[in-house]
Amino acid sequence: MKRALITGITGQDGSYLAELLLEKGYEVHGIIRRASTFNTDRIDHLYQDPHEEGVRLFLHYGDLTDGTGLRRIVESVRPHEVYNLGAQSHVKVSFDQPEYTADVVGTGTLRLFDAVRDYCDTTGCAVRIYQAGSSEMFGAAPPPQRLDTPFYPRSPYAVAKVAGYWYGVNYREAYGMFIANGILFNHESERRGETFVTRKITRAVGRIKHGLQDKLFLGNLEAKRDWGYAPDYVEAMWLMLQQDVPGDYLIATGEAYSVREFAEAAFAEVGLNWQDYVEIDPRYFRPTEVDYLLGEATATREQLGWQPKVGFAELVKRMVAYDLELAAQEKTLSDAGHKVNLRSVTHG
Ligand code: NAP
Ligand code: F7E
Repeated sequence: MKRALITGITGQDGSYLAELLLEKGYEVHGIIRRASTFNTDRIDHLYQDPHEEGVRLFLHYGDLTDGTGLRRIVESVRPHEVYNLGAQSHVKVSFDQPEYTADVVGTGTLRLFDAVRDYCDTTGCAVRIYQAGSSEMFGAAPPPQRLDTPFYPRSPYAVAKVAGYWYGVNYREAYGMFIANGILFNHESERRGETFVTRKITRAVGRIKHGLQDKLFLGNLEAKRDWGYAPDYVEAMWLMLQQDVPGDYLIATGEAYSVREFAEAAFAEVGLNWQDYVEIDPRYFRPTEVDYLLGEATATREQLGWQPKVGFAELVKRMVAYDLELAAQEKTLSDAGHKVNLRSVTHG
C-alpha cells in the first residue's frame, strides 16, 4: 500500500487530496497544527477512530516552522509521496506578517525537503514530493503567463513561494530528488477559506438573500483571476507524482474574469443585482496588487492528460448553492435566538 504524507491536510486542497488518495487506496498521513479549538472541520468526514480496523487516515501534530518535528514525522511515516500544501496562504495577510510567511512558506519548504533528503540518504528509500507553487509567483508579469514566463512576485507570500520553487529545482539538480513544482492558478470550492474573495462573495450572497447581512465590502474589483475548481486541481497534483521524471507544471483553465464579474454572476444566481449590495472599502486594497492572471497550460495539459471539468459558471453556481444552504441553516439558528457570527464581513 502506498503511503502519502500531506502538509496542510486541514486546508481546502489538503482535504480534497486526502479524499482522492484514500479513494485510490493510499494510506494517508496528514500534519495538523495544534490549536486551542478544533481545526479539522474539512477532514472530519474522513476521520476514523484509530482503534478501529482498517483505518487509513492518520494525523500527526507538526508545523512547517519546526524542522525537528518534520524529520520525526517523515522518519516514522516512511512516505512514498509527500505533498507540501501547508502555508500561510493569504496574500493580504502576508503583508501584515511577512517574516512569519517567509518562515512557513519559504524556509518551511526547505525544512521539509531537507528532512526528506536525509531520510532518503539514510534509508535508500525513494520519495516523490509535490511542491505547491502559485500563479502569484508571476505577479506583475503580463498575461497570459506560461511556464517560461519570468517570475515577478508582488507580495511577501509570492516571494516566499518563489523561494520554495527554486529550493525544489535546486534539490532536484543537487541531490537527484523527485520534486514536482506545480504552478497552480487560483482554485476555489465550497471549502474555500471565507477570507478569499470568491468565498467571501458567495457567503455574503447567501446571507444577504436570507436577510442576515445588508452589505458586502470589497477591495479592488478590477483584478482578474483564472479561477478553477479545487477538486480538479488536486487530481493534477497526483498526476504530477505519477510521471517518470520530475518537472514543472502549470495548471489553469485558460479563462480569466474580474472580481466584479464574479460578484455579478454570484448575485445573479439568486436574482439580485450586485451593485445594490457591494461597497468598496480600501482596507482590502493591497500595497502591491496582482492585476491580471491568466494561465496558458496547454503543454501541461497534454503531458499529464489533465483537463479542468468545472468552468467559471458552474463554479459560481456550486459555491452559491452551497452557501445559500449554509445561510438557510444560520437563519434557522438566528430565528431561534442564536447569535450568527458574520466574521467574513469584516475580515479578508
Ligand atoms: P489553505 O486552505 O489556506 O490551507 C493551508 C493549510 O496549511 C492549512 O491546513 C493550514 O493549517 C496549513 N498551515 C498553515 N500554516 C502552517 C504551518 N506553519 N505549518 C503547517 N501547516 C500550516 O490553502 P489551500 O487553498 O488549500 O492551498 C494549498 C496550498 O496551495 C498552499 O500552499 C497555497 O499557498 C497553495 N496555492 C493555493 C492556491 C489556491 O488558489 N487555493 C493556488 C496556488 C497555490 P490550519 O488549517 O491549521 O490553518
Ligand atoms: O484575492 C481582490 C484581491 O484573496 C483575489 C490564494 O489562494 O490565489 C489566492 O490568492 C483578488 C485580489 O486570492 C477583496 O485584491 C477584492 O486581486 O481571493 P484572493 P489571491 O490573492 O489571488 C493564489 C493563486 C494563491 O496562491 C494564494 O494562496 O481579489 N479582492 N476585494 C479581494 N480579495 C480578498 N481576499 N478580499 C476582498 O475583500
